[in-house]
Amino acid sequence: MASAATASPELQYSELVGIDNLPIQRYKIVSKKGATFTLMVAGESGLGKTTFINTLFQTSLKNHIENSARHQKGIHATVEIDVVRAELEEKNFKIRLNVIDTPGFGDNINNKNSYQSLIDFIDDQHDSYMKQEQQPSRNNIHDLRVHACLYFIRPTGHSLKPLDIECMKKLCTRVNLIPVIAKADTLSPKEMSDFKQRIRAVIEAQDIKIYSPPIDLDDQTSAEHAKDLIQLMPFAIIGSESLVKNLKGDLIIGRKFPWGIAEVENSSHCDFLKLRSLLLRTNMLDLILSTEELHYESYRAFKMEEQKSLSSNSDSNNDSIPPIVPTSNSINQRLQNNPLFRKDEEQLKNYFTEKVKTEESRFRQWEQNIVNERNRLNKDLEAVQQQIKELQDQIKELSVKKK
Ligand SMILES: Nc1nc2c(ncn2[C@@H]2O[C@H](COP(=O)(O)OP(=O)(O)OP(=O)(O)O)[C@@H](O)[C@H]2O)c(=O)[nH]1
Ligand SMILES: [Mg+2]
Repeated sequence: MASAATASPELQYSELVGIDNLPIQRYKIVSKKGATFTLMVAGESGLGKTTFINTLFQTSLKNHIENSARHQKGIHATVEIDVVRAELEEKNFKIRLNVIDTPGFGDNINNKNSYQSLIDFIDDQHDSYMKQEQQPSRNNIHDLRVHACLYFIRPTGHSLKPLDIECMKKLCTRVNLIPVIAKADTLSPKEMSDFKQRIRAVIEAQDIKIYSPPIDLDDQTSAEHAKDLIQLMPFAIIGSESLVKNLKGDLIIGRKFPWGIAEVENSSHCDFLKLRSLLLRTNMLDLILSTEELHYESYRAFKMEEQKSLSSNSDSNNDSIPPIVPTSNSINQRLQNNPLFRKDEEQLKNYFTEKVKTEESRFRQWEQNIVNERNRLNKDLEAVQQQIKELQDQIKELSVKKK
């Protein structure tokens, strides 16, 4: 730099720090460690959650899961929470990917709490991470905190159901919630855009916080991209586990109908490509960081607060004497001048006085009881002695008569 020769030594030094390299340094640190990304699918049964996972795997993780396991899945309803793991590596960047398939709900007459197991699962992962973090060794933390939850909405063309609203409200306080309209091939483009609009209105009216990609004002292209994604929400998706031939004779992922083919990877048919890129490319890091900084932090703060109030309650109920802190003279001095300590000392003295009083009265009562018992026994003894005396007299009388 031309001005560097005339600049002050401090300035020259500061120019060498290389602040502009920080993003690259961060990238290097992250890429060395790799990342763990956990995605959950949730929603009513039969909406294509398992099929979606397999669609995502077909396109992105094809070499990482067994085909047999993949084919079994779509046929059967999911009956329990199931974790599918895979490892992705691209340009030395490793991602450990966990996809959590969940059983659909909404089949029962009373569906209240039917989604509770999902909420518990998310909370349990935060809890488990928090406990592992508090251990002395934190090298092998098993992290299954959910970074994004895709919530599947039935393509009714009307609006959100009360069960969807209830469930989404619970989920959005714990996880990055991304609503998706399932089976987008069953709605016409007009029906789809009206449906999206109605869902967005309900989400806003019900104050459901859905994930919103951050808009980077310094980067025009990424800001435009983020705005596009926000406008597309809720994403319309098509899932398919099979390849079909299109009009050109190419094999593509899609669903074949008498009226034509619904293509999964065609942006004029559905938003699958945009959603996949949000999850696995453009917004993965943001989903991970916002989970850490927002959802995990608020869970942690809530738990800490809960523990604090529990321990302060048990302290106030505790009948045992508070521990006396061993102190050196200087500490003693400091503590004695401390109003807090004086208050504690006062409390301790009162506690002792009360305790001594109670013990004394207990002793007095005990003493009285002993005296009463002694008197009773003495009386009994007197009565027995009297009886003996009378019997001896009778014996004497009888022996005199006998003579
Ligand atoms: N038309 C259409 N059908 C789909 C789509 N995705 C999945 N299906 C079909 O919907 C049915 C249910 O799919 P699943 O993936 O098992 O649904 P699920 O949500 O996992 O169901 P549960 O595990 O019971 O909650 C299957 O017959 C799929 O082939 C889609 O995008 N469009
Ligand atoms: Mg399923």
